[in-house]
Order: sequence, then C-alpha cells, then structure tokens
Amino acid sequence: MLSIPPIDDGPGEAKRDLTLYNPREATMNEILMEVTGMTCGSCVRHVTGALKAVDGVEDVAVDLASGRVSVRSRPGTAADRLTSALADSGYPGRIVEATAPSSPAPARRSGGCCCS
Ligand SMILES: [Cu+2]
Repeated sequence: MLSIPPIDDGPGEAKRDLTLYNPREATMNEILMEVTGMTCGSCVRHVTGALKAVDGVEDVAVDLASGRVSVRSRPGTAADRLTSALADSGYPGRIVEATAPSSPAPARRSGGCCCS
C-alpha cells in the first residue's frame, strides 16, 4: 500500500487561517465583479476608491491581472450601485457572482483608463 503521511506543520500552524479571519466578516456579502479598463495601479486605486465610496462597502480587493474585483459589503448593499459607481468612474464592470440579490448590470460604457 502506498500511503503519503500527512504533512505535519507543527503546532500552531493549524490555526494560521484564523489570523486572517474576522468574525464580523462572516455576515458580509461577497460580490465578485469583472471590471474592464484597468491597466495600472492608478486604475486600481480609482476603482477601489469608487467602490469604497458606495454606502455599505467595507472592503475592496482588486486583482489587476484578471480584472476581477471582490467586494465585501454589508447586507442590504445594492449591488447595482456598485456597477453604477464603476460606470461613473469610467471602468465599466459587471457582477459575476454575488451572495446578495442583484439587479442586472447597467449598460456598459467604453474607455476609462487614466493612463492610455
Ligand atoms: Cu491606469
């Protein structure tokens, strides 16, 4: 029998994920968005700022390479306000996945990069 023993990370390692876990976040909605037009760190800051300005948004994480943005918001935050905030900032986006009910994304708008 071939068996691979479990890797022993030593004491303390098992709870390493807990250090990043904030119990308050367990009640947060997670919204995954796809944003177009981001090409640099400045774009990321614009998008982050636009989303954080939306009432109820607690945290914004932008992955520039994939154009994916995950937003953590308080329950009841209207997801369509996120897409309109993005449109207003010049970076059209749509909701890919949301734990909260969302309405369809508004019409997309082209353009938007600050550095092109
Ligand atoms: Cu840019």
